[in-house]
Amino acid sequence: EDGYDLWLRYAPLEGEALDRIAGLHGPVAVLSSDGPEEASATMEAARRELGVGLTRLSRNSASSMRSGAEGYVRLECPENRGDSAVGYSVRADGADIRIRGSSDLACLYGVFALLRELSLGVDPVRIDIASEPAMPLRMLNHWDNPDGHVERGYAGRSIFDWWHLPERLDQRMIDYARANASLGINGVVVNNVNARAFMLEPRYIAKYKRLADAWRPYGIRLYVSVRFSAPKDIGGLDSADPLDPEVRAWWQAKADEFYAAVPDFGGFLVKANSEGQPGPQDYGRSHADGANMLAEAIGNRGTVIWRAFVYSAEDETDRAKQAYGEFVPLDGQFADNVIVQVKNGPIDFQPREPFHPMFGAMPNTKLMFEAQITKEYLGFASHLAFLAPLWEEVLDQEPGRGGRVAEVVLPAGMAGVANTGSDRNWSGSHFDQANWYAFGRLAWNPELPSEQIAREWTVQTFTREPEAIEKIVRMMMRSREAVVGYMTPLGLAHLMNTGHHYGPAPWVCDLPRPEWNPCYYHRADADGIGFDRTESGSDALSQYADSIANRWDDPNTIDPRFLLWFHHIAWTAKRPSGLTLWEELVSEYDWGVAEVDAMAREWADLSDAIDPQRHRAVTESLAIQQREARWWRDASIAYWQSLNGLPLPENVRPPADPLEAYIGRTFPEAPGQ
Ligand code: BDP
Repeated sequence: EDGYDLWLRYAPLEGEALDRIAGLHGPVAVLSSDGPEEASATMEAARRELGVGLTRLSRNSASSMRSGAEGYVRLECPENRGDSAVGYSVRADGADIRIRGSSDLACLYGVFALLRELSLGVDPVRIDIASEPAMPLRMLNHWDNPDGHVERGYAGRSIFDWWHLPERLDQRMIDYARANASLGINGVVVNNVNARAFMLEPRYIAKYKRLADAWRPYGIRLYVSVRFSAPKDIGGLDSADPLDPEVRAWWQAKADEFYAAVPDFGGFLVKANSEGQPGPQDYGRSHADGANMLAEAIGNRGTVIWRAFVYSAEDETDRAKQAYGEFVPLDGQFADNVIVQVKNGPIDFQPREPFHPMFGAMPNTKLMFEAQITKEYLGFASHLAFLAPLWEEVLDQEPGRGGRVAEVVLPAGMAGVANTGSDRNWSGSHFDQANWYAFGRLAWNPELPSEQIAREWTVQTFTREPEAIEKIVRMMMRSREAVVGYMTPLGLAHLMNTGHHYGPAPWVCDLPRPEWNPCYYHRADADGIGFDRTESGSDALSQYADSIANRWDDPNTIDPRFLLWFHHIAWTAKRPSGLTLWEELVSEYDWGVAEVDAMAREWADLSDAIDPQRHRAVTESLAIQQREARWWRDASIAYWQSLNGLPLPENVRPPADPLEAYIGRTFPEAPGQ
């Protein structure tokens, strides 16, 4: 097993579960808007998937066809009301199973749901599910560059073969669409937010058309990231000012060109005035001016997604405050077809951040949740970290207005920065497939508990052996917290090495922009550590609702997981736990390391339950993680000690090497940016 089949392996059922699906044929009745004879491409895909799935689950055994009652899977989606009506029901009806919905896509989604249930061992006669997506947009953002390099990608090269498109379409593009459709993902931004203007040229539009045509049956709309200065870069204009009529006309014509080729083109994603990208502020205009210009060009045909990930060199306010400062005053000014895309936290996809305060502050703007599936700051594809608990933690917060974050984003959706690449297993590691899976499942239903997601993924991906399932789920559920423990405990953040963001470098203090330095984030000195974001400091806390700010304002009542994010605390301060802050911090590191050891032990026990190829691959990664968890712990402790001069608490292992050894460590072979 090399992992290529993802969670769609449909491994043969055994024993009773196999008997139960014996005699289930599918599908006999295909009712679509086009009638049974001329099933749409979507219905064809549904029929094909069902065929493959049932055959594999039932071991394709002729004997199964002979035994027991015979039933049929009936696909009943007679009126195709389009991709906004994708809710489905899957119900046993005697020996038959009926999949019903109001669009062809609903039937395809229903097929995937049925196959998931059967894979999980559910008795077909008990199947009774009805489901519809919680939010309209469930999308992946690829940070893939046209030359095949993936920014923050740890799974090989880009899966998009721009070089050979449109003539050549890789089978991977179909398997990719199947995987997404199985989760209900319905939008894909194919290129990096740090966009190249030439990707708007006609020759690229032809490539998009080929992809969009291939993905349409799977319900996936294609989106493109645009460079705001494109009218200058490739359009021959001398401005990209959003209020300039010529500029507006250029974008209008560009949008029309897209829609002429791809009638269901999704729209544009924009990173503007952030990290050196051009934007409306270059002309003294606001984010709303820029977004609304593009929204007008797109019209009611699609959506403009405008990113709120902004911070600038000139602005000396706390980086954690900047996006809120720029966007909240614009609440209510964005056009109806604009969505503002907000990262889960106010800095940048850290192992843990408090939720982004914008979620509670823009009631008149559609806000979308941006998650990072690729693990830029969580040990790349080398460390095991199941991210559903991270996203769930943020989705469950109550920002003070509009309900929980999960509810705030309902009118818009969720975007996940993809972790796919050309690696045979798609994600660089087997367990990272779970993050793609979890993202899709949460975007469909943000109320799904992480543990349930972990369990269903495990069964479909690895094994149906009950004890093994429990072990794997336990590993997954503790994995992200372990990473927080050995990398950035107690609310610390952004201590990773410069550029590639791998490994510890809390000592870096001399980069030209203050907010590029780990020192900026931890603010440690001889007396204490942490970023004072209360009123006496940057006052970022005031961007949160009073109900939250009041709780977090006091170091003794704040959730300790956010302590050093909001407070600068003396090393020797006594904590409610009875320990000093220093003792608490050291014990967090040790806890994180011990958790990884426990994960590795659990996995070692599973050698009989998992196929050898994947078992070995995960074993090797866990060995890396065990070693590197110690590296993180030792380097961090050595550095903090160099500042605070405190001895280690009793019975604590000293760092393996002197601080200089950690500082001197270079590894130019790390995947770059
Ligand atoms: C940061 C990444 C950078 C991205 C940026 C973004 O380090 O590569 O371009 O986010 O989201 O996390 O735009």
